[in-house]
Amino acid sequence: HCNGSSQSSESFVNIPPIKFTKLFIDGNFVDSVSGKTFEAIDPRSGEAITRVSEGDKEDVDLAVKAARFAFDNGPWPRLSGSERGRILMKFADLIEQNIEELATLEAINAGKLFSLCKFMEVPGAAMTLRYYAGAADKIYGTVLKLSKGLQGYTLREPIGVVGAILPWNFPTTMFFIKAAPALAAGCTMVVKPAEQTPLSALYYAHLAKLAGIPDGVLNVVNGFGETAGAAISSHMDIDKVSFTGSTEVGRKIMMAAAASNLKPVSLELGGKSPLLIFDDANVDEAAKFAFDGIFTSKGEICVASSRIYVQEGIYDKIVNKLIEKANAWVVGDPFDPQVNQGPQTDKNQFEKILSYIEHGKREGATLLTGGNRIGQKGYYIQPTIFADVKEDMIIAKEEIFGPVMSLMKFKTMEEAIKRANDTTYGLAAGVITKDLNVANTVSRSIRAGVVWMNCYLLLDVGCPYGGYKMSGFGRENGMDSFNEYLQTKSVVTPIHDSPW
Ligand code: TXE
Repeated sequence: HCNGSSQSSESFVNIPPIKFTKLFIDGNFVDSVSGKTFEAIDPRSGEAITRVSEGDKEDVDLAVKAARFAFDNGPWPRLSGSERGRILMKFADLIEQNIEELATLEAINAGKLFSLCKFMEVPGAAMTLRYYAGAADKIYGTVLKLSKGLQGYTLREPIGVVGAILPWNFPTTMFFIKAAPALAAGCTMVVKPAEQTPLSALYYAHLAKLAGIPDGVLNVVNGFGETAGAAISSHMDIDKVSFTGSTEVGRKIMMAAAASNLKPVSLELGGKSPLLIFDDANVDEAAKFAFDGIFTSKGEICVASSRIYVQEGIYDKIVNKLIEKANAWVVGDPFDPQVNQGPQTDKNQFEKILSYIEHGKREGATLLTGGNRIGQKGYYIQPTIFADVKEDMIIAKEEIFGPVMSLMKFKTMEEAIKRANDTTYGLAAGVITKDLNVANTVSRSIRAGVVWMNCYLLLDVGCPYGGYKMSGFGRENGMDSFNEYLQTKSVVTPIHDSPW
């Protein structure tokens, strides 16, 4: 294998039979009301893996009814935090016992590297569950000493029925980044996975039931955005929507929430994140952060380092290193341990990325390497690097969400900060320098939800992240995210004839 070679058709593992393809409502796998199904696609070949039930408004209604009943009458929000925590810990154990199969599902349905799923994404789900399981018995309010003759306290209560609408780029991570804090808080849920990646969520629903999560607490309704997704965002009986996806759909969800029951929403949207490399950086390290920041997981990462700003003194060295890395980067079957990059998840996205690459060529950016699809089958794209990119080019402005890097040269820190901020997005940023003052100044000056200093892409369940500007609002991970699923009730009582 090498960059430019076609993907291997060899099979590296035995693909187990797909066990779960129906909707998961009120603790049971059921057909959709319409009986309709749709294809789950393997992006390695573009061929169908299986068909899954297609939920629509009627199915969302049934799922919400179950979740509503479980919230209003069921045990889940009424359990002690430690009892909920124990069940979530068991859920985490069951995930670990099924890692191979879960990682396989992600590799065949999302084209993700099997090894990354096995050693990072799926274990990360268990870690996320344990983090919030540990928080479930530490929910407390404050005591309020109010005006004379009044006292009060606050209760932290679960927000209610949560609708979660997921993207396809990290089906496992996105499921748990929302489900773990919501369930730990005592909420009940209706989850709609992305239509491109419907399989793993059903497996998680099955494990949730085995772990002892009561029926109706966690429902999974696969289906399309304009039908099942829209039914969630406009539902009168859903108390909160948590969404990750495109800015365009985020806007629609907020409008639907406003037009229905004014449910609060949190939105984690796209990005066009800058990484600033200064002259004093170590070339090998800086090139590695820049390269991995955009090419990890085929560039389908919301916080990807899609704009690389390099100071003029180190520019040529960084460029040479990046080209060297691209030449050694192996694109192919995600089960092959030699492979660095699998196929893009989805045909539409694959075509969108190729059309951005054509835009880049037409707009006059210099194509240093890559620029084409690989092979005739499956959604494989060469790691692509453009140099001499200008801020007004489409490839510098819009989120490509693929293995395409844009390189830009700068002279001064002030200039780099200004250009880095010249975007409607604000999800992430990075700065590579040995100068602490520069690192601190840059990190405070860039308007983004996370700034990596002398590293990139290091996400951790304990570290909240989310958007500034049109990258959305609300935070995921950390205790900030727990608070997204809790609300505060004040309880006030008079103290009669009190001198205090
Ligand atoms: O996203 P959509 P798409 C960005 C990335 C990508 C682009 C488009 O740039 O190229 O978005 O991807 C559901 N009401 N990100 O088209 O459509 C849909 O079914 C309610 C960045 O896949 O936003 C799916 O479950 N829901 C991002 C989810 O929204 C609707 C990750 C996301 O799909 C809906 C993914 C509607 N009207 C894409 N329409 C990130 N932040 O990481 C669609 N959906």
